[in-house]
Amino acid sequence: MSLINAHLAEGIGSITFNYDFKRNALSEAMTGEIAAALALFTQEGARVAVIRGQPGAKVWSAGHSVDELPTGGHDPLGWKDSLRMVIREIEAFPGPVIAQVGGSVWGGACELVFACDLIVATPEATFAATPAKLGVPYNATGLLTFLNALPLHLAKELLFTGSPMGAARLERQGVINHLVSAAEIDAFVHELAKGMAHNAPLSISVIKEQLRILAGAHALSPQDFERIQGLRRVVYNSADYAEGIHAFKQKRKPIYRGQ
Ligand code: KGA
Ligand code: KGA
Repeated sequence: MSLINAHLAEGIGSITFNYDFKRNALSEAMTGEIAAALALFTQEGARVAVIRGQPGAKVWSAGHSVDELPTGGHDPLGWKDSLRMVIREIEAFPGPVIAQVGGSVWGGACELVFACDLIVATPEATFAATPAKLGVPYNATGLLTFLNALPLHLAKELLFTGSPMGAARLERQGVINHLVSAAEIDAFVHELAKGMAHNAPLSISVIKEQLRILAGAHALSPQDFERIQGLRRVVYNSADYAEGIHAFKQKRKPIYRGQ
């Protein structure tokens, strides 16, 4: 069974999540299919990609597959982690990627949306960034995605509370490009995509890559990098991290002790 539906027409590639029984969790298999579809779209000369849920789905994506977050001293968000890989594929896609969002978005799926080039959401969509609910030490490039998409205090509110934030508030802050009703969002996104698909693709792809490089141009000394990794290691080696993952699997509330 396919976890996504991929479709390419008029230079617009669309990826529709089809993994509702696991609430479109971004498992290795799921992110692998998204990456393969983006690669196929690139090969076929697609100008724009759209990532979307099924119409009416209550959950857009439940985020990283918690089953695949490693315990036992391994970095949960290392270079080869599936979420990290799919974020890089979205950034590397040579045209605009539009996130078309309805329903709730959780954890790493918030980052996936924020990594897209444009965001169109229904007023009912919500975003909950949940590493602090699970005890996960989010990684530096992942935080940079938040930092480049949201004002600092809004990013902190999302990450520290882990509570759902409504799309209307994020639209007012310029995080979401457009709020469009569920009845009209398909047509709206199609028009938006079509407009960009008719523009010069080389101009767009090089501007996208320049913006990515400029937005990521933060000098980090080797010492600071090692400090960040050391701090994160303490978190993923902690009892709290193991508790967060176990509690999720046992469908209960975690009890955190700060160690
Ligand atoms: N990973 C793995 N399985 C998941 C999952 C996830 N993120 N989210 C849901 N599932 C599974 C769940 O275990 C259940 O499986 C099925 O999907 C339906 O979920 O049928 P099973 O085998 O028991 P559920 O909970 O019954 O559906 P629901 O009542 O409709 O509730 C939907 C939500 C989305 C509210 C609920 O599933 C939920 O809270 N999911 C976790 C959301 C979350 O905290 N995600 C963050 C993951 O971490 C993450 O992205 C990182 C790295 N982070 O935050 O740092
Ligand atoms: N460069 C050179 N000539 C220009 C020009 C431009 N950007 N814009 C207008 N003209 C000339 C036009 O050729 C015409 O000359 C006169 O000004 C009146 O224009 O009379 P001539 O010799 O034929 P026009 O089009 O008749 O006037 P209008 O009907 O009132 O329309 C106005 C606009 C602004 C809508 C129209 O002229 C237009 O679309 N101009 C181009 C706008 C544009 O795309 N600019 C971007 C330029 O590139 C740029 O800034 C960069 C580097 N970039 O985007 O990366």
